[in-house]
Amino acid sequence: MVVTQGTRTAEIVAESLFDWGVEVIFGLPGDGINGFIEALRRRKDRIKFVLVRHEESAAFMACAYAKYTGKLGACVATSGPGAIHLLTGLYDAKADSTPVIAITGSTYSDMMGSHYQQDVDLLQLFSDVAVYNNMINSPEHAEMAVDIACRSAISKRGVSHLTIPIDVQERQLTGKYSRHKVAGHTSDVLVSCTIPDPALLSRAADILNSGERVVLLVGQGALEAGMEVETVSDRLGAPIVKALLGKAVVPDDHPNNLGGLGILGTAPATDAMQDADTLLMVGTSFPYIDYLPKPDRARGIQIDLLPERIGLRYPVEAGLIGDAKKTLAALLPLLRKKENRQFLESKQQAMKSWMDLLRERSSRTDKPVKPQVVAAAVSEELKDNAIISVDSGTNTVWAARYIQLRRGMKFSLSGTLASMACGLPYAIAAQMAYPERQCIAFVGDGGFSMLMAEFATAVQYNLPIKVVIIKNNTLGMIRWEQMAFLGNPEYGVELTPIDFAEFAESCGGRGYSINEPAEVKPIISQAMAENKPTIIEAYVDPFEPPMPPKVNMEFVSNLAESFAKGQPYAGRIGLTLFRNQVHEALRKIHSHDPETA
Ligand SMILES: Cc1cc2nc3c(=O)[nH]c(=O)nc-3n(C[C@H](O)[C@H](O)[C@H](O)COP(=O)(O)OP(=O)(O)OC[C@H]3O[C@@H](n4cnc5c(N)ncnc54)[C@H](O)[C@@H]3O)c2cc1C
Ligand SMILES: Cc1ncc(C[n+]2csc(CCOP(=O)(O)OP(=O)(O)O)c2C)c(N)n1
Ligand SMILES: [Mg+2]
Repeated sequence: MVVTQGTRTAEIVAESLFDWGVEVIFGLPGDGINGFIEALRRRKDRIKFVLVRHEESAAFMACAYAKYTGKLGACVATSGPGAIHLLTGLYDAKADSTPVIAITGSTYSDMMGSHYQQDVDLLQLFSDVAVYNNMINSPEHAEMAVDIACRSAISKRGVSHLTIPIDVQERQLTGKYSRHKVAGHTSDVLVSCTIPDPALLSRAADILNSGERVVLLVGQGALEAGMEVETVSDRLGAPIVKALLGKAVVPDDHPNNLGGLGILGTAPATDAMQDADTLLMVGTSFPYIDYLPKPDRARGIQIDLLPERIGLRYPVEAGLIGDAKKTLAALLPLLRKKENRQFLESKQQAMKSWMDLLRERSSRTDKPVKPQVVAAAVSEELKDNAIISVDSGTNTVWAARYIQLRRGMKFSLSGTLASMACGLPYAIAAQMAYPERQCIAFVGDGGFSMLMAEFATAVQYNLPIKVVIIKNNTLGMIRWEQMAFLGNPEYGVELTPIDFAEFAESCGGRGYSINEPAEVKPIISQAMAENKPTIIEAYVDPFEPPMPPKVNMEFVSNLAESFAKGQPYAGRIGLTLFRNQVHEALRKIHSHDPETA
């Protein structure tokens, strides 16, 4: 940008952000940031300001916008409480290595540290969440600070925070610099991207070529490398396992896909990890180490943009620093086609049987409706370009297993922070970025109600998002955790029901309720055709367990212990588990597959 004398700090910041490609900024104004809001008003044709109801949502939206578009996400809040509200969403971005810039106001520079209203030391507060954290002290300082902040957020894949005192926002550039400063000495250019060392590539290829049971574990860092992942998988006869944030890397119906890993994963993926002799991790920091091969069982190779992520979860013999797509493309010519397909084929067979099991579970006609029946019905209504945003809870499990992604779809959530309430703001950001695509939030009633006012934001901006609420009037995941992890009776997990359909209508959107199994498909189908923001609340069985891929004895004995200690709904829970067992036993009897029978 060319900065002329008299330009206000706030204007310089806004222009510089625009130069870095910021087109949308999510936030909420206040007297601590109004100078910057005015700069945005004057540029509303170039930078869209999206007004939220809670700053936490603004930060979630900035994070989701960055995840879904690959661009820099941006959010803004006023000094004190507004800035504090941003934190959860910013930690979400930090935890999922997502580039976001946060602009906040700070109190008048000559009142700082004087117990003045809304005077919070934001540099200290943001010091842990931010990869770059600075206060803009003058108009002469502004352009450089924004350049460094944006470059840092993108290159370090994290949060940059800039705070601007109220008076500084208004101050005009005089062109008087300190002794060594030269105007225009920074730029908005980012140089990318490292290519791994050829010697390391060939070492990795040797290991992969000599492996007999190679497994690929792919994560969100491989989202742009789906084709390369498929080609490598095919060449090496290696099944593909997906970390949750990488669910969209390859389509769920890809013949080599074994689905997710971890508590919401699949049995074939769990087994593949135990059977593997070679593990190739691409763009993933999958956290549940106990689901990976035992460290001495498989030879590890990892591709990641960030050097510090190499060897984080699994010992590796070759760590390839670089972009997943480019690195896999460089690796491919060195890989030999594996003639022996036995390992892959055995896992494909196991996956068929797993999918049969999921089909049985999702075609149940019990009342209350089983949550997975709702997820499967949503899956059937997905358009080719759908973007699905999920929340934290049992709803995460239903979405991960029963929503089948096809090529071109997107899927995300607050993965590593695993924060509730992200689903709705994520869907709003997705729809803002892609007005023509089908944008769905698949959420729990607890998570949704935390930031439900943002449904009005969707109405305000005519964003026809579809919010599917798994309504069990419970913090469902916690009920199961209290019982199955600790052997305790549930406590503090029941929620007063809210009529979310009526709420939707009162906000100016559309609302639907599902109470009967027969209503699931027709209502979801009808609701998905709405061109307004729409809520579909599905009252589901609050006792349906989010079962791990393989049930171990600890799960069963903890459950028994919680029953013995007085678990309030032990009878209903026991009956649900028993009925589920019966259904699955019947499926096996009716199946002609000797593997599953
Ligand atoms: C209730 C709940 C339950 C969950 N249960 C599970 C579960 O059972 N299983 C599961 O998998 N997850 C689960 N998660 C999510 C989990 O916590 C992690 O967030 C997720 O597994 C991480 O996915 P990832 O490895 O794709 O992403 P990340 O952990 O973000 O790793 C991505 C990696 O890719 C790198 N990278 C980024 N861009 C590139 C690029 N262009 N090229 C190369 N590398 C790049 C990054 O540096 C990073 O190391 C759950 C979440 C919730 C809310
Ligand atoms: C902000 C936040 N608070 C608490 C938690 C712990 N937690 C994880 S899942 C969950 C329950 C979610 O309930 P709900 O949204 O109703 O989903 P359900 O499990 O019932 O599907 C809780 C409290 C969290 N992840 N995030
Ligand atoms: Mg719930």
